Amino acid sequence: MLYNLLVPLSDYLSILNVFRYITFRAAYAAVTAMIITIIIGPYVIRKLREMSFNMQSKGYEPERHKTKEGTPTMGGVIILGSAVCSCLLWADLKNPYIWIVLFVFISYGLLGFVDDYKKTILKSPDGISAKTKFISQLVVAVAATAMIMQVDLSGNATKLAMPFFKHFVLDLSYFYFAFAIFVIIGSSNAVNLTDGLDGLAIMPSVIAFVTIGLFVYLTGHVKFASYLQIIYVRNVGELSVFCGAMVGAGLGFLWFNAHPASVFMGDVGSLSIGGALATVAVIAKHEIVLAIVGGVFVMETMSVILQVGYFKMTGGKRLFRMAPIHHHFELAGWSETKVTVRFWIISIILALVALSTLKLR
Ligand code: 57M
Repeated sequence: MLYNLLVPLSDYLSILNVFRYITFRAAYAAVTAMIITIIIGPYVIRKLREMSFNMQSKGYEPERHKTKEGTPTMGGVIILGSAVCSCLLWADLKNPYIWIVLFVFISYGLLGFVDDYKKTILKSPDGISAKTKFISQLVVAVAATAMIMQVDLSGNATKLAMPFFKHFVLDLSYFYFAFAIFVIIGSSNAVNLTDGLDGLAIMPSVIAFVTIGLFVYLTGHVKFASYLQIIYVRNVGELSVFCGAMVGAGLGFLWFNAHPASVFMGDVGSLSIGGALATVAVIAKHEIVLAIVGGVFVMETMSVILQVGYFKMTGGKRLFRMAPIHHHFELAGWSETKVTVRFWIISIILALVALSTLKLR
């Protein structure tokens, strides 16, 4: 909004030219979102506690988790509120990509909200049925992918860039539509599965948004894109402002979600963060980079698939002590913070590997 209001005035007051710079606006979007989060955090957490949006133990988690009973959930509303406000303040509101990402972010947030509401207030332990949840996710992902195809008329929209290869780009044609939907829904659910220990989902999300935000900036810059030989996507750079807002909101949330957590993000946070992250990656043509930088989310999801598959194949044997894999390490005796911090370390290493793909071609 500030961009749309102030840049036209820069002819009269040259200092306002600073609002033209995406890097400036992305940095301040992060600062703004973080400040909003820190300010509203204690109030929202108190309200969630009063309204008893509390986590009830399901009774079959690692013993340690019983102590977490009563911790308010749905803290994702803090992330959603602060990131959306900050993005609306700092981004160019005429950029269609900003609206597509906000559409997925808010829609998945609403879906998660209803799920959390059913689990906590209505005391229906399983929340929304898996089928309804999947269909809702599908409808949003289909709409978002259709909008992306409408906006990106460069001829690159159906292409899949291969990191580490200079000239190898796979044109998936019609299959790209299904692929993009798979990435958006998969990422949303993967972040949700990861969100089982204090700080475990939010920090890898922040790391992913920093990395993807940088990729997005380079992708939307004609000269950098051509120098690095990555696909150039016109106007996509603006999404770094959204990524900046997510980084600030995520770090602000971590302030309260750090062990021992005062609040959990709930599905309202996990589904929306995962969906938005993937939508940014799809628009910027960095889907495989997302799989690298979001390797922790991929690993958590794979552990569940393998555990369930192995269980069925062997008629009841388990590959891990418990899936998703963070529970396996907890049951192996690692402390909660040890598991979390080690997963953060893996995320940072994976972000560096993702960044290296810019040069290793
Ligand atoms: C939600 N929810 C957390 C909190 C958070 C198919 C199967 C693998 C599905 C999976 C599942 O239900 N996953 C999705 C996981 C829960 O956290 C809430 O949920 C929100 C995220 N959606 O924001 O509101 C608990 O996690 C802990 N927590 C923290 N700190 C945080 O910052 O400590 C969360 C956030 C919270 C709190 O204790 O109550 C969760 O873990 O339930 N199911 C599972 O993950 C189950 N795994 C399982 O059954 N494995 C089987 C098979 C099916 C693969 C096996 O290994 O044999 C686990 N669920 C629970 N306990 N509750 C098993 C252990």
